[in-house]
Amino acid sequence: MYDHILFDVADSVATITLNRPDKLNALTTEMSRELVYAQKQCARESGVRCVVLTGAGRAFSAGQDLQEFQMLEGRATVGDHLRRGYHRVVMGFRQLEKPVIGKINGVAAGAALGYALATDLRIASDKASFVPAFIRIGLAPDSGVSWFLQQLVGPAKAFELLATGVRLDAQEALRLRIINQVVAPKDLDSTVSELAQRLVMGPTRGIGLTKSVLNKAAGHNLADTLEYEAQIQDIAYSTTDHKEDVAAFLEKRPPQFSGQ
Ligand code: T3D
Repeated sequence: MYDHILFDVADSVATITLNRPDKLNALTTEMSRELVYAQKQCARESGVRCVVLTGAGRAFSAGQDLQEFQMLEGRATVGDHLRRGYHRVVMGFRQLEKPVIGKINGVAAGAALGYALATDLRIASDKASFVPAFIRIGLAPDSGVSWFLQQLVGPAKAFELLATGVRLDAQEALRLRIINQVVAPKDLDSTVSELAQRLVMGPTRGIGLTKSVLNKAAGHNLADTLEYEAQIQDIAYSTTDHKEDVAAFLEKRPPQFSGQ
């Protein structure tokens, strides 16, 4: 079913691997289609309680496959290509009401930087790097990179990064709060796996609703956000996990979350 990605579920964690290692996992139209399909699978399956996005081989992804990009000329506008592929993938990760960890194993460039930034938590190997490559080929940012970067580092730094296309190493990305943690390459799998298991053991619906509130708050004023929080809290209050957590607290025992 999947040619350009790998999809695997184990211990309630779905791992999506961008899988064109001989092309630094450069992104294709087919890969976007498969990513959207995998996201729907993650949303649908109650047994999936955390998602990990990573790349095969030495790269996370080099962004749009530039060979494919050349072939697109005359077939679709670039805007339509973005709308049909990249926008759906980025929104898919943001709207998935389950935690998504970016396991950044190597370089993340161009639109793939957008994919990395669309995850909820980013753990990078110290071999990883971050390249807002658009300007290097004379393009403006897309795939949400302008929005995410501005939120993370502020407008002046975002402009500097996007206008120069500078390659950031993992330590600098951590300093700028673009990522959550940097680890030695040998520790990347175990660090992400431990974090994923911690999230899997948590109240998955509450975590998903938290993500939803943060998404909303990013684009709204305080009054609108307060109202949205109140609506979301009604939903969170009705979950089995909320009731279990309160009961466990009162009974002085650890909670057992079902994710419902
Ligand atoms: O509608 C739309 O689709 C528009 C959307 C655009 C969104 C974008 O993503 S625009 C940005 C596209 N990406 C780039 O411009 C990045 C180009 N690549 C690089 O700048 C560098 O390769 C990297 C910084 C990512 C990594 O550098 P390095 O030194 O680690 O590797 P390398 O030696 O440059 O590349 C290794 C191979 O991968 C090489 O092929 P070869 O010589 O071994 O046969 C290189 O050509 C290939 N490669 C790297 N990036 C791409 C690629 N092939 C196709 N597409 C790529 N993006």
